[in-house]
Amino acid sequence: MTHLGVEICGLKLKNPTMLASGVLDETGRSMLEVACAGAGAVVTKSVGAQPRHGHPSPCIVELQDGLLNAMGLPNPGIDIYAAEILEAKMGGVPVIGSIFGGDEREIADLASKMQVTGVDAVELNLSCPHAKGYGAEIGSTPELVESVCKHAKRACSIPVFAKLTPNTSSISSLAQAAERGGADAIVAINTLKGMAISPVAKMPILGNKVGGLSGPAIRPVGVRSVYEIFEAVKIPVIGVGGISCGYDALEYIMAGAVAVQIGTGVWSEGVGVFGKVCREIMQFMDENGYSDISEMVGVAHPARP
Ligand code: RRO
Repeated sequence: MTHLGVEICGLKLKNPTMLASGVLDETGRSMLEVACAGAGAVVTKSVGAQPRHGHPSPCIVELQDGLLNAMGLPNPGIDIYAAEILEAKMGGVPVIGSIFGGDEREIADLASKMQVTGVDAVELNLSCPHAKGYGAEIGSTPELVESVCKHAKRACSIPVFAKLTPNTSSISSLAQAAERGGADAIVAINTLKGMAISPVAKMPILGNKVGGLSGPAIRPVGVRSVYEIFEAVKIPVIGVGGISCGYDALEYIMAGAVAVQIGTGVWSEGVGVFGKVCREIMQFMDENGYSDISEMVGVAHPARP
């Protein structure tokens, strides 16, 4: 019998797939739909202290091999988000609350408020590539990453995940800083900073000009990031970026991820992507003599002494 269940920082997932922050996760109803479709866990859209409209449109450019987005952290604010969590929890899978803030105090306050909503863990968005004062602007220096994680940990008693940016020369240094700050797990990666220009309009297409690239094109960057982080820290790593089939997920797992998140893959394949990825992983396990998913985590690395 193949076993797809995983445990991450005490959270029990029936399979290693999670809904990534940013797709189909603004409302409780859509997260419930994703849970019912087979995801092992769901992550909310990133929520801040105050309501935000986000960046001016156009906010999304569809590319051949992915998406470029500059949504700009649109959200209703933490104070009215609790109702969405309640509905999402009806799906019976762990719900992880993603938060963003401009400094340690704001992030600590959000972590505490997010815990009160009933989420099972908090994910710190230290990596949105196009939000002034937030995301990667907070998450690009190891000192600040360590300090933010420390404050978030002090403010809540549930696991804290740090979602890191690939727009850096050393993502493993950021991961080590998060680990020093007490983060319970690393999520890698967020989108890659990019731009698309319309030759007809002679200007950048996105309202914000700059956005984040996601989808199949970024998978090699995500896999390499997870591979490096796995060798640099002891805490679990969750892989995200360009996953839409079992083989994509297996790349991340063999690089060292204990679970994977799917975002743009939901946009391209629909909510059936979770079941499809799980079926394909199980088929691979059957064909290759694996009975437990944990046996494959990190096998692409040379054996550790
Ligand atoms: O809302 C966004 O524009 C956004 C976020 Br919070 C993020 O973390 N990553 C991204 O590509 N877009």
